[in-house]
Amino acid sequence: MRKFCLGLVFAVAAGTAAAQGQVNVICSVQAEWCNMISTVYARSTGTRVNMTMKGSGEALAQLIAEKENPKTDVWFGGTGDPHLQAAEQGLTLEYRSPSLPQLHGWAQQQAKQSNWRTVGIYSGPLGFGYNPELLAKKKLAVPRTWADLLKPDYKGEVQVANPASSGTAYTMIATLVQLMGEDKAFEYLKALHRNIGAYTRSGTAPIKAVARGETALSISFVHDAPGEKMQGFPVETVTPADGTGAEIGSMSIVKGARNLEAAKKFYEWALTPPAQELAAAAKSFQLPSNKAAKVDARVPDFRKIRFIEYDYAKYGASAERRRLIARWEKEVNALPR
Ligand code: S7P
Repeated sequence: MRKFCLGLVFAVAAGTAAAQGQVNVICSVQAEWCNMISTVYARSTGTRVNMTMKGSGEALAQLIAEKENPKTDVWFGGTGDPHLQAAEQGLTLEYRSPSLPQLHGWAQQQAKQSNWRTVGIYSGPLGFGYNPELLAKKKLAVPRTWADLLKPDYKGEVQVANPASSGTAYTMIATLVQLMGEDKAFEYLKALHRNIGAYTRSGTAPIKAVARGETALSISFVHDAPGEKMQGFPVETVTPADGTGAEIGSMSIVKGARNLEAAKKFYEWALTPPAQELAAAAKSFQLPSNKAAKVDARVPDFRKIRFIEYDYAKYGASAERRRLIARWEKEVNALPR
């Protein structure tokens, strides 16, 4: 059925293609989703999509580096905090999409608090990934709360990304600070450091390592697990019973974009239900921001998760992000493990 639907998307797309210039996109979601949108969009519009894949932290670094001479037109996906920082630093363009009313409140709120320089395209909860086979082999229990992750039994078994390069890991720090208060959160991070086997560069690497049995546990977005499971890997997720945060995956048009009209057309297309439904077709299971987009059964059920009131404006501010990451480098990452 999935093959048939995809075939239909490509067939319809191919029928309407005509040469329509190009658009340069940094794509911060999983490679299969990036490739899917690039192929479908190019075939349906005739526009060449020049796509570079980078995690959210690295994408922001690239936009900063390109500031005087932007080579990117659209930044698609990635955690919302760096998109807000890009907005604050004047790296992205103010643009009010006519489609905004079709989006969930959280996606519109993301646009509003950036002064219309970004928009929410999906959301997803932070949680723990685990390899049930490895846990059983090592006679370890599934962690259910943030406190559980500190158990000495898990020494060397937890992977999370490095917050200096990863929006996912920064979401973890911001979540813990909001959940526990800042000093307690840093005490927690220091204790967690003892159980960390590796800090990865990218936020999606830890769940892949769990799925492949390289480590038992990860701190990850839980929507990244079903795609691994569909490839036959043993991986499950849980969201902490004491509360967690969620990302608002975002999209922005770069200020000074060389292909501005093409950028706006791509941006509008990416907000439509058919474009957003391509995520699940590419084994990505975030919650789409368009209210009319179909929600795949494998998308985490937000009603069953205990969320904190995440302050996206505060923790998306550049100064706050820099300060928290610097504190993490000094007080946590500098410690021996
Ligand atoms: O597509 C999976 C996903 O988890 O990756 C995005 C993001 O690029 C992760 O970037 P970092 O490497 O900077 O953590 C998330 O927005 C998305 O849900």
